[in-house]
Amino acid sequence: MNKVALLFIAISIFGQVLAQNGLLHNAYNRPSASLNGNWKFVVDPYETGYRNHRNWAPFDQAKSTKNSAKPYYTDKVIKERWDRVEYNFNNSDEIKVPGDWNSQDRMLLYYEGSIWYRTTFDYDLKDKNRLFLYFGAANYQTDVYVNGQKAGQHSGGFDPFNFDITAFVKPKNNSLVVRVDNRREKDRVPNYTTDWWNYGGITRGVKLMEVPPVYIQDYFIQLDKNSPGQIKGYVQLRNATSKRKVNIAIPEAGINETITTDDNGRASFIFSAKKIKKWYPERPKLYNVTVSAGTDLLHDQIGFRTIETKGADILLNGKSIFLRGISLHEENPKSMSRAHSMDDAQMLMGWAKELNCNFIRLAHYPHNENMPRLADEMGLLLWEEIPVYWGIDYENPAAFNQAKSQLETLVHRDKNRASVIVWSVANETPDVPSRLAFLRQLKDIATGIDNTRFVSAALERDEKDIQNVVKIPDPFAGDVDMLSCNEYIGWYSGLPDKCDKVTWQLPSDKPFFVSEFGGGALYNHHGDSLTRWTEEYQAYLYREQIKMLKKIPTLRGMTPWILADFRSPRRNLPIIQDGWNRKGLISDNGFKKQAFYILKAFYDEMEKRYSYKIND
Ligand code: GCB
Repeated sequence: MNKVALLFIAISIFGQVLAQNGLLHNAYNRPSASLNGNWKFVVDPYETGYRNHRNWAPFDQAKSTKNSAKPYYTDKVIKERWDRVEYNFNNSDEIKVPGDWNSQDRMLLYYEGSIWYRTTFDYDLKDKNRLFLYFGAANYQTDVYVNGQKAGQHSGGFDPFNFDITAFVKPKNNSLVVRVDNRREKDRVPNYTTDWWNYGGITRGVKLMEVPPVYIQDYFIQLDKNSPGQIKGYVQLRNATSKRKVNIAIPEAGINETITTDDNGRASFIFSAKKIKKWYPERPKLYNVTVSAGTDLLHDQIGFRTIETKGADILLNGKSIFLRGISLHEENPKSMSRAHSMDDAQMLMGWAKELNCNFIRLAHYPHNENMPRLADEMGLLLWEEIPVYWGIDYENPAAFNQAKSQLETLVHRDKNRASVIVWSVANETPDVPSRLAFLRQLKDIATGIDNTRFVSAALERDEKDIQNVVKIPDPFAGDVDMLSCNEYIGWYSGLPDKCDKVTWQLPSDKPFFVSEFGGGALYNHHGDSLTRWTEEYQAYLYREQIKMLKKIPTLRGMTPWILADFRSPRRNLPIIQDGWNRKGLISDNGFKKQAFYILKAFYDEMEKRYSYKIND
């Protein structure tokens, strides 16, 4: 075994330990106290927060990771009027949490660096209970201090995390100071280049969650993949040192089971699911589920369905489906900001429904939890992804660890959502030697937590198209359950008429899925169909793409790029782009371009062709 492989294994084992310490499952429904609102902030491009001005030593990132590192910016109390303290949260400006900083202050539009946040709170914690501080996400590295003491650090821009702050909290006037740093770094995931805005800050909600001394850490409640007449899963308690009783109830399905954990707080179960109505996009049936152990009680809404492939077919509850999809970014184009609220989710998913979609690709990173929750309710299937995007430092264990922890957290968070059917481990990652081991490890991590869904990745096609034959030469194609690729024929590769000239050579035993195609158009910009950036060009491209893709016998779905125009610092063509990627079917103001209706007509046709009766 080579050194890189050994290193990955060592990191994997370490990661398991971290995962066990980790996230409270179903934080979405846990009773909580919100800390959202206006927080004070200090912009800190020179990292003054980590060294007062007498210390001229260069900022040492590694030091800040140590719990003992005492930052300068931690709510110093000024005792005497001659005390010199060169910051003051009380007199600083305010910023909204949740919210990216870029859209809240024009000066911060392109800012990449650190910002220090401060809020205060009171909390009356019941004796022996524990208090967790939960962040839906903050981009990218977050250092958290409660009453001047380090509560923890998290890396990863789109995944939730929580810290146990029981030891630091007091009944009144707690100071919570949070540093967020959104620099692009080589060992981060993603690293230097992305085609989206690097929104910084505490982008999702923050809350406090009180739990009893022994509490429900995690559970998995899904149909048994091999025997769908049964529900199979586990409940994991934390701090249980002896056997405990756990109850799982799904009253509407007549399920009320009490099971006993082992000495490590784990209880596995299988029980009959005969009375369960399956979850379908057309009938997104969700059940109220309760999980309780001692005084800890959690409510959830869970749908039950199976998903599998058979040859080239994708079977949902045994029925062949076509994924009428669209890609989208976690961005509200109208407010030019990261999307985070349920209103944002409703707007984006409402547009997808108007397009007659039954599937959404949440590109290119884990989106906020409102998305899978709403998809469960609205009947939209989902592809979820981690930002292993373009260039990643594959040989660097720190980068692997980042990808791994983001994937683990995503799979843990959403493993009970009926809507989610694909874990995507990468997007357009050029085939360099160290990458294959990296991606295979990620696949194993996803299936190790949840083996009921597909693993895929948006691969690249062969750019050369020798004699107009298109192939997907990527060796990772052999590892994925659904063969997915991005292709820009008619935009980056030839003109739309090229679609008619190429032949696809694909394996016959896997569903084929086009994870991206598209082209840019400025809304209301008109011309003939060969004038780039017009709605007519984009519409022509969609017509030709659809004609080409329809001829591929194994095609089972697509998520064209992209639902709405989105912000990107790489898109600088004046008048047309001005900082926007214009491949949206909907403009930044919410207006539909011509291509929207072309895709919708195709989806209407596919809906009819793949219709089925629901009788289970
Ligand atoms: C891609 C990327 C996507 C870009 C898109 C484009 O292949 O996956 O993130 O935004 O192309 O517009 O070029």
